[in-house]
Amino acid sequence: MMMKRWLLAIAAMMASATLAVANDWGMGDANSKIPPSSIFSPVSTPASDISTLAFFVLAITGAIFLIVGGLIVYSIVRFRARADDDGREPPQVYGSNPIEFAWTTVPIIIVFVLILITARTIYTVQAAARPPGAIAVRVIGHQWWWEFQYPELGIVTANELHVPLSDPKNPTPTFLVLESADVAHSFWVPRLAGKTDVIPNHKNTMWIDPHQAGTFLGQCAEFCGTEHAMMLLRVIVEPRGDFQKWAAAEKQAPVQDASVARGRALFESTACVSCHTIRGTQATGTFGPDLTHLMSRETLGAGVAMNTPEHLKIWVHDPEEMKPGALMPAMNLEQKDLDGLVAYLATLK
Ligand code: HEC
Ligand SMILES: [Cu+2]
Repeated sequence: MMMKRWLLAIAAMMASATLAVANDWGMGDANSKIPPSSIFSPVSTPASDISTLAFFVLAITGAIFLIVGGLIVYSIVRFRARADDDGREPPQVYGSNPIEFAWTTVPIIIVFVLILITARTIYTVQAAARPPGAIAVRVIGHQWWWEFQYPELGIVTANELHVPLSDPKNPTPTFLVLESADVAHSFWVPRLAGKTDVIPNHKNTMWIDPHQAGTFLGQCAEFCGTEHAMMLLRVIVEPRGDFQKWAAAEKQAPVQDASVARGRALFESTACVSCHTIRGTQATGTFGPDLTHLMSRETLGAGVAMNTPEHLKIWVHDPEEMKPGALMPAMNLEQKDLDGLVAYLATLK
């Protein structure tokens, strides 16, 4: 009886978990078209250097494991207690110079090789010079979204980092300076580079030079509060020409569409302006993402939802529905105002 109640409770939990997953606001579909963000398929120098080093260390330590483990198994089997043992201690070997010498020097040599190759990898990853043509990005971690500023290009965006494809013969890497607006975060795009901590009042740096165009998924890798698991990011790697086209479009002031003037007036007279920036309007807040070119982004809320007008409506009405704990309050607008406001947001190409 008791057992049956437990089983029913577990079945109910599983059913509700499936329902929760079923409404992923289109993200499952979209992300399933992107190859998994696996550390085993690096496409950028820092990631492939780290991967090569990791496999080298694994090969050496794996060989040591097999030799030591094999000897232990051999000894256990070969020298096990037998019925016809005479009970005497086997011969003991003390102070054999050749043996002492071997088991001191061999491990020292192995550790020394590991130190050298590790130091070399750390050096090539950290001390890389910035070639002309490199892109500079300032990354700011916020609870729970990413701000990306391109100081040299005059662009500010969020959650989706655009970088040019880097040809190994004529590299155009992207150099990132990482800072935090609040607590510790960690910037991680497994196929492009190792994790880098994002620390308040401290600047860390890293760089990437992706050799393959496409979208690469990443995430915050340091617990940073309620919505840490929903602090996702994507890096969009494009051929140089496409990157420049994107950058030029982001630099433009947003188009002024007269048909949505009411929505715009509403935006400018609501608390939205104290947290969001839309260039060319009253809105200059910096607590939330820059919305100047909101519709140029694929996702909303750091990867919780595909960026569609329907999802925008749900988000602006109450972000809790998509991202419980998000630091944007429910604006509880009337349906008519919400429609007007979202119609305006949808013009921010
Ligand atoms: C108290 C500050 C605050 C106010 C007021 C506010 N927002 Fe936000 N907004 C945020 C924060 C913070 C985020 C990021 C949330 C996250 O992803 O965790 C956000 C995210 C958004 C996003 C998603 C952006 C993206 O690229 O993911 C939209 C759209 C948005 N807000 C629109 C609005 C509108 C419209 C209003 C006014 C009706 C408004 N916000 C009022 C703080 C605010
Ligand atoms: Cu975080």
